[in-house]
Amino acid sequence: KRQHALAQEHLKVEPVEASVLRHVQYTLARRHQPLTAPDLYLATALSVRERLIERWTDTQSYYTTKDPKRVCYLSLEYLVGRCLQNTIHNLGVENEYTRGIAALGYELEDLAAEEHDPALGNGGLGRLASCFLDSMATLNYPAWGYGLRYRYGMFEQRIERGQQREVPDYWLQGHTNPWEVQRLDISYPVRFYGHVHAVRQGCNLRYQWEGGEIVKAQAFDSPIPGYRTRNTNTMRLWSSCAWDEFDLNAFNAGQLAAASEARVRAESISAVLYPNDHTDAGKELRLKQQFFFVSATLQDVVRRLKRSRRPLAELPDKVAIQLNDTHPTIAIPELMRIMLDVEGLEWAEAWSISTRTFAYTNHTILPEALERWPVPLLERLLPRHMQIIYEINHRHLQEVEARWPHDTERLSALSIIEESFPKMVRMAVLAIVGSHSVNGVAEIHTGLVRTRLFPQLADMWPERFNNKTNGVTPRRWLLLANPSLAALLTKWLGGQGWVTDIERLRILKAHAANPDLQQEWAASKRVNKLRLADYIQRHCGVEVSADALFDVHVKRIHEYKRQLLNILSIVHRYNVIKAASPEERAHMVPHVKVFAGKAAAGYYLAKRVIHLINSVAAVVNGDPDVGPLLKVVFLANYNVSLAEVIIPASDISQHISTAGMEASGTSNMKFALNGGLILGTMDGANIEIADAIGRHNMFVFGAAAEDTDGLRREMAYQPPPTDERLQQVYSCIEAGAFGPASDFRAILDSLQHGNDFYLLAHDFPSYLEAQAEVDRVFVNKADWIHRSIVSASCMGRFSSDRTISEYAANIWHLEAVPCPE
Ligand code: 26W
Repeated sequence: KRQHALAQEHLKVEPVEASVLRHVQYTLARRHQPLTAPDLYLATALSVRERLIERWTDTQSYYTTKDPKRVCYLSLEYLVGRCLQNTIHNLGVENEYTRGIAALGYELEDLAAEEHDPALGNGGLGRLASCFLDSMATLNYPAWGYGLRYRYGMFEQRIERGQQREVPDYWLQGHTNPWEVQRLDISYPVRFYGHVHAVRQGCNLRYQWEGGEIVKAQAFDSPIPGYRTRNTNTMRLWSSCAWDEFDLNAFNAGQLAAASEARVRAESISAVLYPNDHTDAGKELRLKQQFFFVSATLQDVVRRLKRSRRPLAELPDKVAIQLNDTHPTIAIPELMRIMLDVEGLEWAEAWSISTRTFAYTNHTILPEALERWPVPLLERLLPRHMQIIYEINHRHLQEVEARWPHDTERLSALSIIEESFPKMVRMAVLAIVGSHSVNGVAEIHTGLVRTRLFPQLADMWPERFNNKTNGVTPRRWLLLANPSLAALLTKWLGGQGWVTDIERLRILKAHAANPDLQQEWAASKRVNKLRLADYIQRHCGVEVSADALFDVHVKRIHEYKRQLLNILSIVHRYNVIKAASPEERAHMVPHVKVFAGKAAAGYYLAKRVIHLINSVAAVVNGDPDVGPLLKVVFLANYNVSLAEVIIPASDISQHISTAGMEASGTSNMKFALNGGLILGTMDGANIEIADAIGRHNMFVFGAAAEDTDGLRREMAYQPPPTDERLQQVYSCIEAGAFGPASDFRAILDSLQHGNDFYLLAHDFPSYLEAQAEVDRVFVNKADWIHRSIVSASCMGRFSSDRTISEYAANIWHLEAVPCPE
């Protein structure tokens, strides 16, 4: 206690400058060198970290005394974003640090930009996991995020000659990561391969998994601070290394190569993030990653339970485990194995414990993204787990047979094993059978999960299926990313309460027509547009005007997200401008079209789309005849920190997936929260956003989800004539207006000879109409700002605080445990 008080006292009296300089001099050992920004960033981070660690250790020991129920969020991806400013804001020390750093001759914002943005995720799913961690800490829930500490994150995207080149992201090199602590005292062995050995115990058979190879899982912990609360949770990422140090005998025998091979094999498990969203690569190393992370996590969970002297029977009362997509689903047979083979429980009890502990979130209905693992691979890599999966399936199908006798069609639809060659394990079915809750991430998505993806499972357990519409954290996506709007809100809402109670924004709705508010609102948007314009100038060398309409389309490049539809409409706009008279041009709204996003390295068509966007950009931006009426830019290497610059600056953002294909989308929420209007299809969370802000405040177009199947059938039967404007766009590309047509042959073929699976041609006319409507509204500044204020003020529902409260109340049955100050 006394030590604690002394430390408190010490922190109180040590001003920021002194603490930062102490780290420069003694931690970084740079006593005689001039101050540089990278050094100062690190020293500042280390200084902030001391305060963070205090809260963190207090929270953890408070949780240990209280021993409440906890949630473990299992995710193979986290897109954390930079930490320095987030930590400073959540701790409430921004004034101190802003002043302290200024006294040292620097701006906090500039130092913050020195931090490498860790990209341990692909896109929406990973960023959602990080928003959830922020909300769980802010709402004082005892929560753990578990994941993998990849040495190489998402590749860095460079654009060369208009095309994507992937560069490895060795994010830890040349940096000390001040936001993690290596826990040398926390590591577990993880087994692969080997064989199953049966031993007779009385009249029962007990199974033992033996042999094979053992890899070490080493814990790295990052504190996750809540906003203005003492609660600081843990994100624990596992790193793989060899279990034994070099075998000296092997050394002496000159078998160095063999010894180091084992080490390299072990280290390869957590080496690299699979940079693929929405395609299941089915690679052995990926399965190894999944099991490695799951096995270490479950050992950690069971160890904690035992330390608090509780029997495994109490697991569901003490721990909720949320599976972020099917990626960690192997946890279900692994927990069963631990209970059956290690703890000696009987099947029925073990199964009851397991299903009451696990819950599963589905993030996609695209068939190519649904994970399936070949039975022979599982048999080799995890032989005992394959046995257990067979047993789970056997009992499951017996239940089906009892309820629907002789219904073979239903049996095969409900089976965890797909009877193909080779046989496959359907991980989503395993996840649903082994969980007490299955949720989708937006209303429409949950509906499709029920009716299209797993109708027979929903039939069997209707009560198991539920919706949890996604949300985003207002801390990072408003307070941090948009300081000018944040200041406005604090002023107009009389304090910072909105940061944790975003519903308060609704008060502004009544003032949407207030000219003072409108003027401040527009000024804030302009600040953000100037910041983005500056970024564009520095990175693309293109000058854009903040008076133009900023029209943004940023997300992973995928056919279903239809960046192609956007760029084709831009070619059309270009054609219209070229054909227009000076009078007509005088009435046109100038547009800046902003694209960003990565294509999976092996996704050929997506990479052609990037090439097309850049080729159109080169022609349009270089055409003096077009001038400021149209600019097109592709910003390289989209990531969390770039999103923080882009999102607050949008007038319009596009969320134009083919209806029924985007599970939710979360950037749509971020844009609307920042006062951007949405041009979108009736898909994912767009539908709920339209409900919340009023459909007339959104620019909606395109086919509805329930019509897509019928449309595809109709079009296959009788292909409709192509829209003339679209035909003209094809002709331009064919004629080489944007470089050799051969560069875009695959795209043109997919458009002209495909069956319009993504309904691009079908939606094209209504898309242009919606764009024309955007232009009509944009010229009426007051109307535009009014819509912007109304839509932002109605976004309260889309805070991840709301989402997490729902998970906690309805799935996890968790209570908040506020740590005393
Ligand atoms: C096996 C390869 C793989 C990897 C990642 C398949 C699928 C995925 C994810 C499910 C892709 C993903 O990020 N899905 C997105 O999840 C977001 C959060 O729920 C949703 O908002 C997006 O609509 C959904 O595409």
